[in-house]
Amino acid sequence: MNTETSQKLFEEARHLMPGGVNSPVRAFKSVGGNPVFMKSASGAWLTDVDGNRYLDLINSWGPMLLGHARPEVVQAVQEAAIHSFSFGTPTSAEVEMANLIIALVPGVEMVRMVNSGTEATLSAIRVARGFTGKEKIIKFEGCYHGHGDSFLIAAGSGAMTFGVPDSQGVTNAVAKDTLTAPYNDLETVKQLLVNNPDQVAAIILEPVVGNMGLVNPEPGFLQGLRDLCDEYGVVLIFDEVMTGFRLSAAGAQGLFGVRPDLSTFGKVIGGGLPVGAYGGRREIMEKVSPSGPVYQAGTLSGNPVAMAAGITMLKLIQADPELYTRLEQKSSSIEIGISEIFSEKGLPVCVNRCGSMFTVFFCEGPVRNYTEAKKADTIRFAQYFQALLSRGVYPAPSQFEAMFISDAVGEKEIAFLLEAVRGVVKDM
Ligand code: KE4
Repeated sequence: MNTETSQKLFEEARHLMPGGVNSPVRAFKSVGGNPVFMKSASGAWLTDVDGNRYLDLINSWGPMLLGHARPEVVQAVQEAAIHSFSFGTPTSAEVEMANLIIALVPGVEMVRMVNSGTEATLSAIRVARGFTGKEKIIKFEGCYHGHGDSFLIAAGSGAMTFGVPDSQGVTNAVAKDTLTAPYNDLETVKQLLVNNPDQVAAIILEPVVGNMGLVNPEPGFLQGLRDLCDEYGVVLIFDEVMTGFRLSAAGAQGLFGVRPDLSTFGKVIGGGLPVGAYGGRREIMEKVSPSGPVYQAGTLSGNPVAMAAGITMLKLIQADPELYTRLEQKSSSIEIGISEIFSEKGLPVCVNRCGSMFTVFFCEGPVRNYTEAKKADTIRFAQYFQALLSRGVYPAPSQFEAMFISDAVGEKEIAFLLEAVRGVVKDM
């Protein structure tokens, strides 16, 4: 595959931006080689600057649920853009967006738009601290909630990929207020609550984890956290930046029937434009400025062009009750196909999936938490990644990330993917 132009661009980029990228996981650090630069995408297919085409399995890390350049979304953005991109004033689009989120996610009674998942999560813990008057938070090893200081403790995603779960620059003063527990371990959470009486403001988690690779909640785990939060007066925050509107129209909370006090959103909610949101119980959200004493603000929050993309995405979701059934069927075919290929070869892998999110861990299963995920053979994963890339499939460039299937994937794409995996595994 000729990737000459990408190489030249990366050579230049490396002197201009840290690692040549604007987000670490794009740099291929854990899989070797240099990143390819994309020029365009349509439906399920990416085209790089050298004209190579790839079946897209990251979909911008989740946003492109309906495939790239979905005509209705493109048109909505074009129509909004001609009226200027941002006013810094209230607009009707923000009212429409808030109504859509509240209609789709029963646990959300009031919502605030921001510009990224990171802004959503750091705002959510601030309002949880303001609402409870308590300072500590509990997060789970391997969960990633964006790059806010409080979360870069035993974080997942890029932090886990580089084996530096604790980031430099995070002060001890901040770190001491973040307690961590293994995912799926209710007993440790209870111990933390008992050992820190009246000090824990919030428990925040990915209700289905994408950022240590895909890890599902064990039966009873989410409800167990709900019960502990009720018992100890702790705000339960579901970080649905990745799972929101992807696992169901009401995210993971809709799928598992457990209602958090606050939810955070991103990715799908902007359809690829910079949008985040946080929301939940009215009595908590009314603490947020200017109605309450918890300050949070943003110049471009709720800007009309991003809202046009997000509103169109959510309306397309709302109007298509079969969407998640189709995604489940396509993703299940892919999971079964990939598992069969590895099993025929006798290669030990653990394929974890929830809806249209999945990960192939290069280790024996089960993978239920950070410790078990870390057993995965990242060298073998890197070989698998590079071999797939050379066959025109673009998976996440890290063992500790999820793959995402878009609704633009059809029989042809599934056949192409399984053929590529078969070819790769044959040579392993
Ligand atoms: P952003 O600030 O990147 O919009 O969202 C942060 C975030 C928060 N919560 C969850 C559950 C997330 O998955 C994310 C971001 N996810 C990563 C993918 N692992 C984004 C990719 C990247 O960092 O470039």
